[in-house]
Amino acid sequence: KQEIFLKDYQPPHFWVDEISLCFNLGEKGARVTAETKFRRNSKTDNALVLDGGPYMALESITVDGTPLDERAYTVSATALTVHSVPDQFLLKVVTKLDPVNNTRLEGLYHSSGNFCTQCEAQGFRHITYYPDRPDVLAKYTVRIEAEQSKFPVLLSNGNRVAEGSMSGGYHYAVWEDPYPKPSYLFALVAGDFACRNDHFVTASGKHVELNIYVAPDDLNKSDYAMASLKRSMKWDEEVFGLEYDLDIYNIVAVSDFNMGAMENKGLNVFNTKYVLASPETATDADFSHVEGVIGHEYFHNWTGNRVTCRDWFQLSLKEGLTVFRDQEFTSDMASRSLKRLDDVRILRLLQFTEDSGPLAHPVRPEKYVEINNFYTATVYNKGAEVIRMMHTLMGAETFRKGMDLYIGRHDGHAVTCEDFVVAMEDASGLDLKQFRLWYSQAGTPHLKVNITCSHGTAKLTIDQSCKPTPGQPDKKPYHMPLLVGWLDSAGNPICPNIGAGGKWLKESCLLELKSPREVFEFMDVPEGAVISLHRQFSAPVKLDHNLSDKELAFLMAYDSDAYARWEAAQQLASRQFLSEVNGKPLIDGAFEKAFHFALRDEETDPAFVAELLTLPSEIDLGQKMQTLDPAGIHQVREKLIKKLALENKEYLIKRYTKLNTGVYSLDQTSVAKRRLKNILLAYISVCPEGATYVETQFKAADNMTDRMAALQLLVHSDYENRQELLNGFYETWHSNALVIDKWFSVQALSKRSDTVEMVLKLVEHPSFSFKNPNRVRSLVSAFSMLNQAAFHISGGAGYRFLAEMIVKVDAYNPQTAAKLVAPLGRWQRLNAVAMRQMQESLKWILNKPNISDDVRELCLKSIE
Ligand code: B3K
Ligand code: ZN
Repeated sequence: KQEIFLKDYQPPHFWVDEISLCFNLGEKGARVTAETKFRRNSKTDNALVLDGGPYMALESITVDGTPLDERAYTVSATALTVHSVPDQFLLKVVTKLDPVNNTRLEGLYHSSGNFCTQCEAQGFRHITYYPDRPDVLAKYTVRIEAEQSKFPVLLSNGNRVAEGSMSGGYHYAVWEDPYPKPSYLFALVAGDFACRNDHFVTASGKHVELNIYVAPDDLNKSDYAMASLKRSMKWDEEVFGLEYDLDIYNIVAVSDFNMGAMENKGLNVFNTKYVLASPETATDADFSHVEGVIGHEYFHNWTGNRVTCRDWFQLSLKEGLTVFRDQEFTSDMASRSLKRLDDVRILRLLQFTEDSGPLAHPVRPEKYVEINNFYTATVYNKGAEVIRMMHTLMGAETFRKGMDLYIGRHDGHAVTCEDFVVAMEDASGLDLKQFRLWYSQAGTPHLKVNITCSHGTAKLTIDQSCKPTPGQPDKKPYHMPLLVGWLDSAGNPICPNIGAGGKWLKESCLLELKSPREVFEFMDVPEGAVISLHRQFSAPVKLDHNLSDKELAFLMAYDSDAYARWEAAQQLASRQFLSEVNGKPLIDGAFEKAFHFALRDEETDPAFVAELLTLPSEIDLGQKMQTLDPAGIHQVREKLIKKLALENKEYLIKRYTKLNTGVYSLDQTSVAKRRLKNILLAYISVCPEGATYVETQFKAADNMTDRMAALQLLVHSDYENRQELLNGFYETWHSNALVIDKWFSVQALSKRSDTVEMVLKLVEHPSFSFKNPNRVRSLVSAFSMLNQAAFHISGGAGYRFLAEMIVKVDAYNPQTAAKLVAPLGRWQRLNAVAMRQMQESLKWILNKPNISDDVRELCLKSIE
């Protein structure tokens, strides 16, 4: 497959005004009749070239009612070319598909007895021949015909305009979507579902019918999704003035899905993971993800659907912006500061790793082989950070003006990231010329901050740099906001004078960085004051500074900015680790004192205390090392956990016992208490009496958060009852797929030294499946992406396992297989032996016959 370049973009030769589709669905196959009205977009006499995949059969083709002679067109594995067509015409194409055997889960497929579609990015070309590109917007009319008893529910985009019965036990429904859309937003569902029905009245008084379709047994787990949908609709009206635009909003949950969910116009298709939730089966984190993803897909209705992308290089136009919007939504619904910590953690875990390895690419990539490989943490999460920086630079009010301008200008059109930035510039008057580098340069910038103080003047010298990434050896300096603050010696916020170049916004001062070196001066800084840097994580960068342990401990105790306070704790802990990993003995460091203090803090939100007490993960610590030593990190981290636990045992047990009361509730306060309680339990679990506490909680738990927390600790342990309780959990929940996914994950995440053997056995377990993406991810991704020590176990068994899984999954589902590749490309900082083993695993995959383009593209890049 060929590389496609952004610089080669050309508008389409033909527009489509309308398309009318008829689906006749049966388990033996589906017949699709597409009638498309084309209109030439240029004075040229170009042939009509339509995209079309290799998995469908062309049954017939006519132009304006006349069947085409065989010499009038050519069909290849990727396209249908009609050599000569008029300037305007109606093309009728009939294709035959095989949805039951479609394990790729792209295009039209069958899952748990139901039909559904997934078209983004290029799945529509597996349904019919069509200009399958986002800049061709058309009005869709869709007729669905299927057996009434098996497929009582027939859905597509827009509004239902007709339905009725047909002969032979069939029935039909006709759907019309009044809003022109690209083919990637097309969707169809036919099946047997239970429906949770509700409604929403928009700000302007419009009545919208809301439906969530799930498997009949799951209806009682769909109420949280519905409530989340209504909250999303209200929030988008209040914060962005954006109302829903159709009379009906449908969500369908399916259990075989390549990603989280899909924002098809008026008919979202969701992975069950992001719809179904009840206290018995879902953790507090699961509930929050349901709300976030429901919001995300809903917000796409404006940022993605009404204003869409010109081409796939602009993917972050809709994804970065929509992630930013869902982050803001969650911040407003729950705790803004905790949400920020979650988002920073995810960014560092997924995006910083991506940006420092062979798969690094800009937020707006310049080329791709397989576009599905670009639905990455860079496009999504770094893309959201780029939007957030504009928000920080101009402030919420101006940002809102920019959004209004963007939507007003581009509603109904397919546009570019550049169009978004121009709207923001026009609304704010800011010059974002240099800021645009965030879209075109890959890599994580590095800030080095040096603070010196003399006679009440604090001087900040900030150097920025960015390492080379593939194809980009030299980087230009970025324009970014850096929020900083000051605390006086008692820990109170102060706002010392800043000369030119800084602006106080309440308690934080906005500094704009543009040059490789910037110097700022604060005047009249009182004796003993401490600076708080990178507040709110105002730019997606790595930041080093010359603050002392004592200053970090002070910030950890008093900083009013949650991110900076938490980061101080993380840095303090990291310093202690790294000195030990590098061979220096574990001294009674400042972190232990700070830990002692934080543990006894009963004023601060318990959820935030839990964050302060959570040590940096092994992966976080690994990112701070020149040469990565997974085993060493693991060992030292466990040692420190044990030390902290034993030193504080009595207080840990006391506070745990106090928190472990009260009835289950999903309100913020209860969620926060559970979070802290389960962190405390993790420390208690390594003490001699740990087994009793963990087993008691596991058995007594009336909710999945507490049960899973205990189960994870059991799985790490060598408690006597370990295997018995793990088996019991399986027996209890074996019929609930999402819970069994967790059962696979906890084992993949085990800290024990026999984890690789355990994981190898789990692949043979009757409940494991290579065909179900959730199951694959729950075992394989959890192991290879999150369990650093086990994946890198010496001997290379972890790498060989992953390679084998990639090849097995690829035979069914290339998109899901490709998502597993990245960890094999992270060999750069490992020792020579491990490095060679990883590269051999990549070669082994590349030497397999029939490997997909998806997997090949990533393996080739990873090996370089
Ligand atoms: N837009 C979809 C992702 C499609 C992925 C295609 N490989 C979900 C989302 O971001 O909302
Ligand atoms: Zn999205």
